[in-house]
Amino acid sequence: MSYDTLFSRLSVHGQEQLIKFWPDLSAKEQEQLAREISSLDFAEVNEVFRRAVDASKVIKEKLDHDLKPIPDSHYESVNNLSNEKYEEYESLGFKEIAEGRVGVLLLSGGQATRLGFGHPKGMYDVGLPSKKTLFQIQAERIVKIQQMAAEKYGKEGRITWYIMTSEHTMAPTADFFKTHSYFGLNEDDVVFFNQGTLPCFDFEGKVLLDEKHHIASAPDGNGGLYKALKTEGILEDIMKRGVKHLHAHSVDNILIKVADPVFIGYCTSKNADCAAKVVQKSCPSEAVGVVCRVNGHYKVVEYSELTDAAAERRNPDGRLTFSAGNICNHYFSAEFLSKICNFESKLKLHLAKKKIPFVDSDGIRQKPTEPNGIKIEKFIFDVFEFAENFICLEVSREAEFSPLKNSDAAKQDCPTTARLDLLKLHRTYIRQAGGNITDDVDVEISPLLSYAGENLEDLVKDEVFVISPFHLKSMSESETNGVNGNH
Ligand code: UD2
Repeated sequence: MSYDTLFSRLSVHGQEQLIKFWPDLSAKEQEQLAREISSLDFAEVNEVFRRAVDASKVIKEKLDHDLKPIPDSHYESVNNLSNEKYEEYESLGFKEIAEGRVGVLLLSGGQATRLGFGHPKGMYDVGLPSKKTLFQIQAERIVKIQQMAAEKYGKEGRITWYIMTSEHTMAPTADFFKTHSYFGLNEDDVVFFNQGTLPCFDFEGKVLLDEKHHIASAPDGNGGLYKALKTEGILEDIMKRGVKHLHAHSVDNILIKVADPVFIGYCTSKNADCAAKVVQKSCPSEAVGVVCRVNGHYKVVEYSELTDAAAERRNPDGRLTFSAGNICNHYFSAEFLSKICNFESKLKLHLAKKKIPFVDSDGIRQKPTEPNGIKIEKFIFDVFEFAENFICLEVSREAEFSPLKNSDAAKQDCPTTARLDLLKLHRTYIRQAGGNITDDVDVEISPLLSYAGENLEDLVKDEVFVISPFHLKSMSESETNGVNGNH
């Protein structure tokens, strides 16, 4: 494509800066830049910027006025469920798993910039005795839950694990799984797919160059899921395999109960099309979004969008009125996903000011130390408002939520807190099964042995744990690797 053609194409949309360095480029570089430019519809690109800027002008007070908590009829807390109810939900969930109707959507396309790890976040090892990575822990939970469902219903339903990556994380993620033989899962049941990207802008809406021949772009947010499900053929695969329930969650929560039968069963029993697991906010200022209703629609309102007055409001029983903290842990029926994917282009766009490396007007690549531009993202939870039967399940933070976001320097949501939270939960499991363990002893329980504390009595009852750190393994692991065998 010639300079003149590109210029006329870009200039009508005010984006001709993208070919400012055209004469400096080699033929190959010109070809790359022309290809990137051709792949974008600049009327749409400008419209995306305009919509994101408009959406960012939220008037907090106005929002407060329209805000309501989730009604009790759409909200249950695991801790308040009777044993019968818990078992009813769990059995229903296991049945769906045994029938092969459950899939998992892992959101793994983020760039993990806060953690400062040069690889996909799922490959991170937080320093557990086993040295297992987040991917391995999650894979083994899937292996175990499939086994448990098969034991209960005598039918080996397989869970399909859909892993969303982005252009940066696809190759290393796929290689990692291959090198580790899919951690005991069938290769056919692990499906990788790429989310899309959006260009990065300066504050005036001009698309930035990352290099003279390369447009700056970033993954389109975890809400890019819906577009990718359609364009990458995943929705079709879901239908083909007869998957009816999808558990979608972030890659970074070390305590994630992957394909949790209780959550699946709860949603099945309530005939929900969309749901969220939530934890109670620890304090009014905790920086998590809250699940609530705005003008009758279910939404996640970011902490930055809440006034202090709304964040601090309490019910007569002392509980925060807006306490349903979002943990990026969601349920979707396959039917809902296929409906949503048809109007995903209407999803809200979120704008974030970021430090984006760019080529300046003199052609020099700069790595800014202050935010210099805008990244635009879609959020996975922005489809809640389109649900016909949205429900929430409150779970305990200690048992289900400890995200890995930052490096240890931040001292929260970091490798150390993730490791300690998992080991603390495992001490609780050991005590519940009748074992004796003091708080200074670290015992990690393999997911292949126990998914959530079950199946431990024979091994730990009346045992006193003194060796620390220690990895309590399943029989199969002990056979293949003698180190740190069973207690
Ligand atoms: C997410 C939630 C927030 C809260 C918090 C709890 C969203 C939009 N926000 O915030 O409400 O629940 O988690 O931990 O869900 N990802 C992609 N592609 C992308 C961007 C992100 O796959 O383009 C994945 C990412 O790899 C991670 C998950 O989405 O697994 C959450 O992303 P994040 O860590 O950027 O989200 P955060 O912490 O801002």
